[in-house]
Amino acid sequence: ENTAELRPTHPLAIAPVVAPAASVDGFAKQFLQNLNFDQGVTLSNSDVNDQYLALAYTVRDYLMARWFDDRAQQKAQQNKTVCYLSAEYLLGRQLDNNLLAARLTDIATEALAQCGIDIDDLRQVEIEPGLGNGGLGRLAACFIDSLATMSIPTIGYGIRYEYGIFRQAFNEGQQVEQPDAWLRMGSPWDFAHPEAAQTISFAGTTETYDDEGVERTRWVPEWNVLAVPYNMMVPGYHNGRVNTLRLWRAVATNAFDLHTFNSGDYVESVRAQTFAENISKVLYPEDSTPQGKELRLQQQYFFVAASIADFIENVLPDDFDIEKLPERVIFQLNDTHPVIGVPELMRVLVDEKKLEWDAAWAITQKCFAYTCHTLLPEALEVWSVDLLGHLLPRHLEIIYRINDEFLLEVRERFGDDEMLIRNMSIIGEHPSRSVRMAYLATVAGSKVNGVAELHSQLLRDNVLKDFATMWPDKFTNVTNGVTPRRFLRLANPDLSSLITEALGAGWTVDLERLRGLEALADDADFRERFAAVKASNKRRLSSVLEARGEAPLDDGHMLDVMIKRLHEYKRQTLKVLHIVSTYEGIVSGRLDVDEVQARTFLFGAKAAPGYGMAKRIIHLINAVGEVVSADERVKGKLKVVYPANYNVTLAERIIPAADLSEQISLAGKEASGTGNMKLALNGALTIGTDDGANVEIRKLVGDDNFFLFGMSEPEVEELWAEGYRPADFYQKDERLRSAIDLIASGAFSGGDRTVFEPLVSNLLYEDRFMALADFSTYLDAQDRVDAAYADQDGWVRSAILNVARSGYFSSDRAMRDYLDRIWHATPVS
Ligand code: Z16
Repeated sequence: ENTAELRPTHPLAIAPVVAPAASVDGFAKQFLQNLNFDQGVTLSNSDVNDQYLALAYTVRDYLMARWFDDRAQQKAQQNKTVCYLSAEYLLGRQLDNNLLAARLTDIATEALAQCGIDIDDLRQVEIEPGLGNGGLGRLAACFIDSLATMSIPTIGYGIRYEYGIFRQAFNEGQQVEQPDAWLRMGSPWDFAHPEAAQTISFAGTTETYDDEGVERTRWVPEWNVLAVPYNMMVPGYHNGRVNTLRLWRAVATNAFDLHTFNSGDYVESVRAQTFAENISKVLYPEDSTPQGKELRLQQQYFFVAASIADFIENVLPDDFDIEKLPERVIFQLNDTHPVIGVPELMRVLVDEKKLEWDAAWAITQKCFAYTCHTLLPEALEVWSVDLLGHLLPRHLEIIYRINDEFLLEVRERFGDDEMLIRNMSIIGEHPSRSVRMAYLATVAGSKVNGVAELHSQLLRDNVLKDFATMWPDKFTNVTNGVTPRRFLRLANPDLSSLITEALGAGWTVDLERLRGLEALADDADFRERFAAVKASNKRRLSSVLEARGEAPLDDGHMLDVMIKRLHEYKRQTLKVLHIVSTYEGIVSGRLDVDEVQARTFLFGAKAAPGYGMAKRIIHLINAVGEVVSADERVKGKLKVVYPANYNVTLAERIIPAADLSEQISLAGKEASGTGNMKLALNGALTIGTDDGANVEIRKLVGDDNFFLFGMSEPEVEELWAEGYRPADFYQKDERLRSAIDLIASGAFSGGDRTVFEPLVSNLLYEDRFMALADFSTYLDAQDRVDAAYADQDGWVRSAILNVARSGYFSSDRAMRDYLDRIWHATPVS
C-alpha cells in the first residue's frame, strides 16, 4: 500500500516487529500503556469504555506482527487468493473471538484482574458490527473465520456501513426501528487506509476513440467518489494466520463538488458532499427480498469496483501479467449483490488493459464463481435497464454484448427456439426491460452453487434449469456450515469443556471428531453432566433476559426457540397457531392443563421495515404472548418471550440454552438455514420440514432424533398446481378453526377484531406459504415432541446424538468443499 520505499537507518526501525510478551505482566503493561497513550486516561480516571478500547488495542498488538507477515506474504506469494465479495458481513462481537484465536483469554483475564478490572464488564460494552441482515451475512463471517483457520490466503471485501442492521425496539408489541450507530463509541478493530483509496466513477456517457489505429471504447463518467478501505484482522484459530477483511467507506472527492455542483456556493458544495458519502451510509434491511433502489446499485458497484481495482493494483505484484489473473484470484460472488463485478472486470480488461474481448471474457469466466442463496423469485435481483444504463452506461453495453454472444451460443446449441431464448436471456423484457443478475452470474461464473443439497437440486431443476442443461458441469452444491469456534467453543464454554474432557481439544478444528460422543450418549453419568450444562445455559440466558427487562425463564420449561428473520416463508405464523391452539385447548377444556408440557416459546426476529405483513406477525406474537403468559387458567405452563433486537450477541446466549429448534419453513423455500445447524450442534432437537439443510441434518442425526412434519417439496408443488384453497383446511380441522377464530375474535387485541383481520384473511384466502396445509401434521409432531420430552433420559440421549452427528456442519468442511469443487486454492505454510 505504501508505494514510497522507506530506507530507515535507526536499528529499531529495521528490526522485525515483535508482539508484546505473551505473559500476564506483558499483557498488563501493554494494556496500561494503551490506556494511557491511546485512550489518554489513567487507570483510575478510566471508564469501562476506555478500558474496553485499551483491551481491544492490546489484543490487536499481539496479532499485528502476524498480520504484517501475512500481508507481505500475500504480495510475494504465487498462491491463488480467495476474494470473497459480499455486501454483508454479520460479524458479531470481536473481542472474545480474537482473544481465543490468539490464545490470550486466560492471560488477559488475569492481567485485567490484577488491574482491578473484571473482563466480563468489558465484554458487555462491545457493540457488535451488524453489517448484515441474517443468514447470508453471518455465513460470510463464518467463512472468513474458517479460511483464516485453514491458512488460505483470503481477502473479504465488503462495505463499511456507517449504520448496520437497525436496532429493533417494541412499542406496544409493534416493531420500531432505530439507527444502529455502531461506530459511536469507537471502532478499535479496524484501520483506515486513506492512502489506498480508490476513485469510483458513475454515470456519464461512453465514446469510441482511435487508439493508434484500433477503435476502442471509453467511459466518460459524470461524477465520482472515493472508496477508502478499512482493514480488519481475521485471525485464524491458534495458527498464527491473520487474514484481512477490507471494508470500503465512501468519501467525497475534491473533484466531486467542482464537477457536479459548480455553483460557486461553498457551503452548498460542502453540503453536497453528503450525496457521495451516502453510498456507505446504511445497510439495506431487506433479507432476501431486495428493493431495486438506485442507491443499492451504487453500493454494489462501489464496493466491487474498489475491490477489483485494489486486488489488481495493490495485491498483485506491479509487473503482473494480467492474462494470468485466473491463476492468482477467484472472486466468489456471494449472491447476486456483487455481480456487477463481471462487467466491471471486463471493462478493466478491455478498456483499460486493452485486451481483446475474447481473451478478456475467457479470463473473466475463470475468475468468478457464483453462490445462489435463494429460490424465491422475488429475491432474484433484477435491475431496470434504464437505471443501470444511467448509472453505469459502459457496463450496460458490456452486458448487452455478453448477452448477444451468449444467446448465439444458445442458438447454436438448441436451435432457434425463440421461447427458450427469451427465457434464458440476461435481459428480461417483462414486465419491463431489466438485467437478470442471477443469469449474468450463471453465464459468467466458472461454477454456480446452491447452499444445501435440496436447494442445489431445485436450482438445477427449476430456477436455472436451461442453464443446467446447457452446462451440467457448471452446477454444484456446497452445503453451508457454521464456525465451531464462535458457535460452540465461545458460545457454549461448559459444553466445550465437557467435550474436550471426553475427546481432547482437537474437535475445534476437526469437528467430525464429535462423533466420539456417540458412545457417551448411553453413559448415564455423561448424560447427567450434559443435562447439567443445558440447565446452566438456561440460567445464564435467563439472567441475560432479565438484564434486558424480560421475565426470567421458568425452571422445568422446555425452551422452544424460533430465531431467524421474520418472513412469511419461514412461517412464524405456524408457530403462533401452535401456541394459540394449545392455549385455546386449555381454556376450552379440550386439554387438561395439568397434562400440558410446560414450554417457553422464545422468538427472535427482525422484520424488514417496509414489510407490512411481517410486522403484523410480530405484533401478533407479542399480543398472543401477553395474553397467554398472563392467563391464570394456563397456570404458567405456556410462556412467550420475544426479546427485542435479536442479533449475533443474543444468538450466542440463546442457542446453547435451547431444547427445541423450530425449522418450519414451507418445503422448497428455505435455501439452507444455518441457525438450524448451530442449534443442533448445541444439542437442540429439531422440529422441521424437509427443507434446506434440514434434510441433511435429519439424515445425519437420524429420524429418531428429529421431528419431521409437513409436505415434501414435490407435494407442495402438487397441491399448489391443483389450486390451493387454505379455507378448506380451516373448514376441515376443528383445532385450526378454533385457533384462527380465537385470533379473529379479538381475544389478543383487547376485543378489537380489526387489528389482526388482514393477517387472518391472508391466511384464509391466500396463505402463499401454506401454513394451514401443514398445520395438522405440525401439531402431531409437537405431540411427539411432548412425549419425547417427558422421557428426559431419552431426550438428553437424542440431544447428545445431535451434537455428535453435527460435525459435518462446520464451515471448515464447507471451505474444503469450496476449495475442492470451485476455488482450487491451497493453504500457505
Ligand atoms: C439471505 O440472508 C439469504 C438468502 C438471500 O438470497 C439473501 C439473504 Cl440477505 C439466506 C437464506 O435465506 C438462507 O436459507 C441461507 O441459509 C443463508 O442465506 C445462507 O446461505
